[in-house]
Amino acid sequence: DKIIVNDMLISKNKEGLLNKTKITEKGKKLRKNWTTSYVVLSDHQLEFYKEHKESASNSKSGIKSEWIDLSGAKIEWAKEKSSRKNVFQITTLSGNEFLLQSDEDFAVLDWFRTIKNTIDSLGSE
Ligand code: I3P
Repeated sequence: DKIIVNDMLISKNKEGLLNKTKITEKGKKLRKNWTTSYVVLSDHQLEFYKEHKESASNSKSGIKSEWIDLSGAKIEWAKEKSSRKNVFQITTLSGNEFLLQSDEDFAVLDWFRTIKNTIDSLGSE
């Protein structure tokens, strides 16, 4: 499945809802602000949309609030960083730290596995 983002045709490898909060920006700790985003995983990045499905499948009409560059990123479970269940962390090369979470156990496992595979495949490019 392909979508157009910033005039590039990219493959959309996975999409769905996740809760997200950024906890560190360029080494500086931030106050948590959990929000629910519609997330699209492509070959190189995770994109977060403020609105749901229609926006994500047509980026021209959607509001892309933020994205994570997965090249050189790190993913790990982060149980101790939140009172929520199923929390994992992505740390970018630039030093930003994000927590991602869902109450749906299987969905989180699948996100973790798929993002990890993407990061691993970027590392060996
Ligand atoms: C934070 C808020 C977060 C919570 C965080 C609190 O308080 O309740 O939901 O994180 O816990 O500090 P505030 O609204 O006053 O900013 P979790 O939901 O992930 O537990 P923390 O300080 O232990 O990270």
